[in-house]
Order: sequence, then C-alpha cells, then structure tokens
Amino acid sequence: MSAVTHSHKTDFDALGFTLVEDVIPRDQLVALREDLKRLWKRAKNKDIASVRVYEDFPYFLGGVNVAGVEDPFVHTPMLAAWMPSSGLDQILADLTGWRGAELELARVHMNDRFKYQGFWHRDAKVEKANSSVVAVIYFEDEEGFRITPSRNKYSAADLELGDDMQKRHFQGPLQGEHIVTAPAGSVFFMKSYLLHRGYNNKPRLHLHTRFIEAPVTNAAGWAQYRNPVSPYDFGASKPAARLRRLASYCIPRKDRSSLFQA
Ligand SMILES: O=C(O)CCC(=O)C(=O)O
Repeated sequence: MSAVTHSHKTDFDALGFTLVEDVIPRDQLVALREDLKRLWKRAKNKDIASVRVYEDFPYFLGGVNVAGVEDPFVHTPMLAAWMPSSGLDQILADLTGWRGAELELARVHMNDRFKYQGFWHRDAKVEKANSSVVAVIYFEDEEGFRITPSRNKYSAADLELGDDMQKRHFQGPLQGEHIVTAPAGSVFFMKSYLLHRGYNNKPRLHLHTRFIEAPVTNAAGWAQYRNPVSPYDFGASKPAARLRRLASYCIPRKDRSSLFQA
C-alpha cells in the first residue's frame, strides 16, 4: 500500500511540498539512528574526510562541529542497505507521476551545539520545476526548515524575486514562509526549485537527498551514489581565527540571532 494519501498529493500539487510521516518503521529508525550517530562521532574525530563544516559551525572543543557527511552510503552500509528498500521510489512515483527517479545527491546533515540559519536559496533552476525533487529523511524530530510555496511570489517560477533573494544571501523571514515540523521517521518532499532555507535550533540528524526524473527507477543503484567532493581541509583555519568566529556567533546580527541554541 502506498504511503501517499490524497492530501499529500493535493499539498504537493498546490504548494510544491508535503510531509509523509512514518516512512521508516520504528525498529529500523532506531538502528539507523544509532548507526548514523556512530558515523557522526567518527566525523567529529576526523576519521572521515568527506565532510562539510559550514562557516557558521566553528569547531572549538569536543571535536569538529561537523555539519554534514557527503558520502553516507560509503560509510554506513546499514543506510546503503535501507535506501533501496525504503519505499521512496513508490512515494516519489505517486507524488510526481514520474516514470522513474534517479538519485542526484545524498548527504547526511547533522549539528549539535550551534543553530543552523542558512540563506534563502533554490536547489534547482526554475526550468526544473517539475523534474527535480528534494527528499529530506528525518532520523530525529526536527523543526525550523523554512520554505515558500510554489504560488508565493518568492518561489514563483515566472518572477525573478527568488533568484534575487538568493543572490542577496538573505536570512530573514519572508512573507508567506512555511516552517516545517518533522517527526523522526518522516520524509519531507519538495520541488527543488522552491525558495527555502535550513534552520534549526536543536541537534539534528537527517539525510538530504535530491532526485531527478528518469526513464526508469533503479533503486538498487541509489546506494551506489557518490558525491564527487574534495576532502575537507582541516588545516585551512587557525585556532585564533576559529576563536574569533566563535565569539562572533554569540552576537546577533541583522536578520540573524546569535548562533547558540536556545
Ligand atoms: O541544512 C539544511 O537544513 C538545508 C540545507 C539546504 O537547504 C540544502 O542543502 O539545499
């Protein structure tokens, strides 16, 4: 039976996004979460090179404040085994009507002691409005992700406001934005061109994926996905610079609070 209800489909068509709950069964969720936490620990100990450390995640004490692991399927065979059997292929087919879906990006996002407040941006050009979809798979309860729906003037494909906003690196609130509340085990699907920004105020752990339309689905091949990124350069910043940056995160700025979690 498909997890997609009439209301998911209506939301996806009208807004460009929808949240599907209980995609990951409870026993799998617990095992996957533990496996991903082990991955996170290894990344903090610099055992994994293909990581993201955002500008606003300075590391100081207790290991690297890792914000993402780029090649999760290489490092967590459990996640790689789960992915093709997740049911995402059927959900994507039901929501989009695509003949098939190809995985174009997979990255685990995490963070602990700082908030994340990203800039408004699109993940695909407006030309891909109906052929590219982001799916965010939550392993912990999460709240804060901001998105503007397809009919909102900032997301609208026939206006340039969204692209302008992206160029301005804007972080403040936008009229008509939705704030996503996602329980662990749920998956948030959104058209990739919609204007959105990451935001969270609690430790988080999710798998960020992006799919494009394809002639067929080869779900078994999804776990083969590799992200061609260079290893993170841990030597690029000096302790004094990290300390200065850490201090600056205590101070609220225009359209941005301090980056310490509440
Ligand atoms: O970190 C997040 O929650 C969102 C990241 C994001 O928007 C992206 O990777 O496109």
